[in-house]
Amino acid sequence: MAIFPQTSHFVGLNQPIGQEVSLKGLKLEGTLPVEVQGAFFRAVPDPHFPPKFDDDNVLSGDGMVSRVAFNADGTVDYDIAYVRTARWLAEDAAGRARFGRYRNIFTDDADVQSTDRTVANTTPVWHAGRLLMAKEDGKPYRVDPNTLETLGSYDFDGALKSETMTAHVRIDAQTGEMFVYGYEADGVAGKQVSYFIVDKTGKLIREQWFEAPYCAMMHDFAITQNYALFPIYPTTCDLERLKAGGDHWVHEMETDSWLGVMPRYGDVSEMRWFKGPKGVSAYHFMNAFEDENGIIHFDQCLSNTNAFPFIREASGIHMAPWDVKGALTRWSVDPKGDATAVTETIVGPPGDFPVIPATMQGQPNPYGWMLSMDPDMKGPPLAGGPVGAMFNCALRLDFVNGAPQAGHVVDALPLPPGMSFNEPVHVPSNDPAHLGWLVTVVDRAAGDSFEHEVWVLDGGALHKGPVARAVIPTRLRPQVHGWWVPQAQLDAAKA
Ligand code: V55
Ligand code: FE
Repeated sequence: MAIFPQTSHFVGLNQPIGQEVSLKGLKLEGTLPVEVQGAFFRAVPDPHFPPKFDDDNVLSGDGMVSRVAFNADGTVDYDIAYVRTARWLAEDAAGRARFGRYRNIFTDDADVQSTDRTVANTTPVWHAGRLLMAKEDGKPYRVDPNTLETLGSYDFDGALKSETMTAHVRIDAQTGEMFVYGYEADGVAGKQVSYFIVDKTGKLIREQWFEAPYCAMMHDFAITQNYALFPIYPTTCDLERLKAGGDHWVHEMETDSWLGVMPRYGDVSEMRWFKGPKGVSAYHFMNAFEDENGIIHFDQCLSNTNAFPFIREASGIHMAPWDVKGALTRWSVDPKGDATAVTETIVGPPGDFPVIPATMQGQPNPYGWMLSMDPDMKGPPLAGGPVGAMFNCALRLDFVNGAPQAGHVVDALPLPPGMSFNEPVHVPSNDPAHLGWLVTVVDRAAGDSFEHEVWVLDGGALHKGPVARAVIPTRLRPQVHGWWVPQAQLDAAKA
């Protein structure tokens, strides 16, 4: 029987689990806030079979959709199931891996080369009563939020022309519209990017395409009240390299980054490209907004190179982990001004997985949260996830009251050695004076294995530790992204 490669992508916290479980009535300590009633959906990559090639990575893992259900009666349940993608079904039927290297179609078995190869493993997107498991290399899969059954590939009732959809949509809480894009919209290594808007009922109302400066890994984007922002960092794809069996992504330290800015309801012909620094990279953005002078501010978890070691290796970039430097970085541009480059300011600490309340999307956000590394930690961080190191500190940033020289950090919850945070979701409070709650899965090394709990933190008092915690009595692989869906929305979707 084939076994998993003994690399960082498949050992320790990253050890494949692949078990579908349904656990009712988790052991709960503390007091659940009344607002924490609903479903915390999580996307978890977990390979169904050992890979065809030993240099496979975490990002290729088959998507599992997981739910921590906070029920009306105060009980908490945990469920996880594979997304039955066309790829999962084709491999399940054969009892082995048939798709090859990460995002290289030319390394797939000949008989599956026309089969959809996305693994739907990045974000559980909730919009207009539908749950979509998204990954940026393909169309999403729709999943039943109650049974976690896969309902099939989703193309907005046949309306979507793009071959891909990002895992990072942006929803305007005021209008209920979902703003979306997809890169490689015209196929593998293509430069075409789709930009589309889905109205609050889930109807795709407009799709346009534009050409990017080069084919780049466009992992996330941003909106403001009036604009859509498309950042381009020089992690690039080349068709000939793929045909030769090579890597999808190579990071180019000497190539410019760009920020494309267009009116969000406008035409792609109105796109303006602002130049950024060479060689930088970011996966996730806290937010973007316009100030009173019409200047756009765009806050990114930016680093001086690609944060993923396997992409640096493929690029011949030999940097020690401690030389990879990052910070929450603001690019400011005047969409009506003459400048053709971004203005850069450091506004926060290194880290990733930024979170703001859904209502602040595209609006000024006086505060936000992110994960980081505790500088005073005694011992190395837990190994795991695609970067190889898990975050061990949750931070609150206050852009109004926090000191800029302290990265606006006003509150922190560092974890003891051997523990890590997965990306939190924000649950709003009924009390407008309260910042709401963060719900997050926490990992803990225990002997030669790991234990996991879901924690509820007070968003305004992280340092106090969890107000409620529930043990999840099974092994969990690291989550990528999550989504909070209030019970009322789940009930409305069911009706
Ligand atoms: C990321 C995750 C992906 C992916 C590309 O976190 C980028 C970044 C889980 O899949 O395919
Ligand atoms: Fe992401």
